[in-house]
Amino acid sequence: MADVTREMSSEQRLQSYYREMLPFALRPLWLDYKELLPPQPKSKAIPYRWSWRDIRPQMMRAGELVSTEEAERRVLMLMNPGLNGLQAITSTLYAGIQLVLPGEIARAHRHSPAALRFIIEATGGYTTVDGERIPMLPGDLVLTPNWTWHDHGNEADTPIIWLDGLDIPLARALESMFFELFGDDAQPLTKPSDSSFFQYGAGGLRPAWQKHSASYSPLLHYPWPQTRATLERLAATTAGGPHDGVILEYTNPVTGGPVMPTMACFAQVLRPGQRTKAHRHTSSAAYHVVEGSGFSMVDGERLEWDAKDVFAVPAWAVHHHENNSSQDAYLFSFTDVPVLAALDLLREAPAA
Ligand code: GTQ
Repeated sequence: MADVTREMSSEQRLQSYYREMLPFALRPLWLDYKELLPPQPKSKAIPYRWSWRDIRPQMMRAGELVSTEEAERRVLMLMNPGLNGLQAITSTLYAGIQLVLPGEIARAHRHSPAALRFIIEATGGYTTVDGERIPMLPGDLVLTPNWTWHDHGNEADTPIIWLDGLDIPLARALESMFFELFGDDAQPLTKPSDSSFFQYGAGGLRPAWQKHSASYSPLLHYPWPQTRATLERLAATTAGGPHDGVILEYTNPVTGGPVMPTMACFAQVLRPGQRTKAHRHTSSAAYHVVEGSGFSMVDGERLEWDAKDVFAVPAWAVHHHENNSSQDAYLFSFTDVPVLAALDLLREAPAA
């Protein structure tokens, strides 16, 4: 038999070699090297702003069309347009807007992804977390850490709407997703209402007889009034850091670290006319405008934001924030900082 390879060009020989190894599930690294190891991150997620003006009517429409029972959770997910239908606001973070109407219950369940709620509109309503009822008012942060039972209810006469933040894309990428229904709609109340706040919420004090060994914060409720007052007080005397101004991290009061192992939460204030210095970091973030208006430049995109809007800052996107209004602007944000830090992948740099 003639040796066909001798008549082939070297390019043809290579192509036939590549085809030859396909059935063995092998592929040469040199074909993919640049894709596999680019010099720096380029997120598929894009800078994007969701306007409350668009979100709210769509959310209320869901209230007319779908019950909490049918939906499990009546949520409109914030889909980053760069991520091809992945249920994610950045590549690692999930965000949604959830509505619970007066008298409704979103039944008790638990899952391995950790969740946080930042309340947008409410006059009453609660989340019960592992037997403890936590009241929800506008601006409050409520945690439902990994595998904690939680059900949401609304006993007020107005809708409750909040921002959900979860580490779902991360948990999916790590193929560590678990989900379980409690059985009954509401779990029994086994602890005093808001007891995590009464035990750990005073700031600098904790019950000395308690041993809290969980990986998440024992404080599950961070009411807005004290967060806002602290920001306001600080902003009166300092401009804060160069890149984020006066910004506070919500902490685990036992460790001083992030509230949960996968997500960190922040609140910041931008004074009228304040413009932060541009920087970038490998962590990504979802922002929610609590009060005020302004804009952020994110990888050259101008994201104009107003009260209750949500916007995404992808990993390694150069960004700065600017308050071009005459009122203070308050931003809430959550990020994947703890994950990157734990894995030695957290990098931060001023704008190039
Ligand atoms: O409230 O438990 O946005 O399980 C997505 C999944 C909210 C919740 C979401 C959930 C929840």
